Amino acid sequence: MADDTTFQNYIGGQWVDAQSGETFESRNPARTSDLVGHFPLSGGADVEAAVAAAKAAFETWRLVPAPKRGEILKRVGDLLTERKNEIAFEMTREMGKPHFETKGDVQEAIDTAYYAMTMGRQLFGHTVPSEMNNKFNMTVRRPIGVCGLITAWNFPVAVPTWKMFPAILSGNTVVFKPSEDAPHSGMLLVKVMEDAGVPPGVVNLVQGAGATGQAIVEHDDVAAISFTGSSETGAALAQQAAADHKRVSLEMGGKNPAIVMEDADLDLAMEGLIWGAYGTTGQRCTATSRLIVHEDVHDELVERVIAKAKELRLGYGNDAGVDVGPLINQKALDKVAGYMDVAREDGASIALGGAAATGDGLDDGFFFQPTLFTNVTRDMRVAREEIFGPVLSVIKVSSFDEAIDVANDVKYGLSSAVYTRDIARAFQALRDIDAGITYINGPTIGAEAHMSFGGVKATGNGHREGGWEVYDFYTETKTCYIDFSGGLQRAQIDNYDD
Ligand code: UN1
Repeated sequence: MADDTTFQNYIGGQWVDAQSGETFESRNPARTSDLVGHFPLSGGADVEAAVAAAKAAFETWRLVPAPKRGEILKRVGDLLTERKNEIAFEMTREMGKPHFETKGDVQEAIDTAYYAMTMGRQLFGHTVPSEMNNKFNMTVRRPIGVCGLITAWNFPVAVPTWKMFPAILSGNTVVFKPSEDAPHSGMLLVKVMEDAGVPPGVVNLVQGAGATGQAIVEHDDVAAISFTGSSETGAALAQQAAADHKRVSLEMGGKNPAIVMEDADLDLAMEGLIWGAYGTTGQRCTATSRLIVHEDVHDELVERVIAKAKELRLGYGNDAGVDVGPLINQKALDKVAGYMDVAREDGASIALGGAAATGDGLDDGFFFQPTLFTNVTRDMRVAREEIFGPVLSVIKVSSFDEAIDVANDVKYGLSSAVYTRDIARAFQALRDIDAGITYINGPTIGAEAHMSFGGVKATGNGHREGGWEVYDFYTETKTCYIDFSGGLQRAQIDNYDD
């Protein structure tokens, strides 16, 4: 590190500045006077160097046996465990969610590391009978090459590891660009990789903004891109990558519904709604942003949610007792605040919150009051658009079929939840809700590392992160035929007499 507040890129095992010498700042969103650091604003030349380092390292890394690559990931997991608290502290300082949440973020990375370690001994192919005698058929997995990883700031350690760990376990090398809103967190992760003994060039870090990501996407030697962020950026990226024949995995927005039926445990539902809607200040792609509630329990549930939400303590997440942190930046604050006017104009009622939170040590941060809209109908913008803030829109319904219909009536399809005691409704929800994830009697957030994660419609493009499914993205299948007959055997011809 150059000094306490100036940080560098990591390319080919060396910590280096951007070639232009340009930098950008990262600040604490709860206390903007607190400077986290200066980071390199990387351009095409830096991306070029990082991709070249990754390409060179690929030639040796791909030949390291996968179980050995897994052992390195075990060390990564161990080191993350040792540094869990200090990394979480720095993450909270940089992106605002409370310390208990950033510890969970690091834990998710630890789980992903250990899961990847086990996958080192499970990168299965298939063996299948040949249609001919004396011939053997099988598939093997091969790595793809250099993978570009472009991530968001809200899970600044966990989400990069969802990509990085399966990528390198599979024998790929990576160029990682963290969000410009969480560069320090991304850097701390890469430092763990270095200290755990990941060989030079296998993981390369380039800090920067949109143009940096663009340079990665456009680079001819990058074989695959994995992106977490907005649906708009993802769509543009997919177009570019399609023209270049690159493999792309996209994890994008959500407008996740929680359905609460009249037979539900309302306390359980209330707790799930508080956590799902206001946890992480609503800044998760899985956040609960629509409550679709049966009319018989609407008033009682709304009342309970409001009462509980009023108890939430806003503040700097490294202070004890803080439940909810700030939004990430001024732009996010303006966007969320703008939706208050949208709600009013569309005829919704602001039953809770509705404004920036100030006073009590909140004035130097991007705080917004937990907010709840009632009298929302499915056609309103606040029922359809991703707000990415502590805002819950409540839509009243009169049947379960209507609830599912409303749930599906948005362009997104990431997560969903249903609160009911009726097992038939639970299974109907699993079958009928258009989403990549459905929780029964739990909030829309809380994915586990060994389960596949991703969404349908405008949320994704068919790939999954997490679970074993992510290994399908980071490997190519090769089909192998081994003929030991000693003669020419023509498939489809020599094995038929007619
Ligand atoms: C995201 O918001 O991009 O399931 C990821 C969850 C978290 C991951 C969220 N484990 O809410």
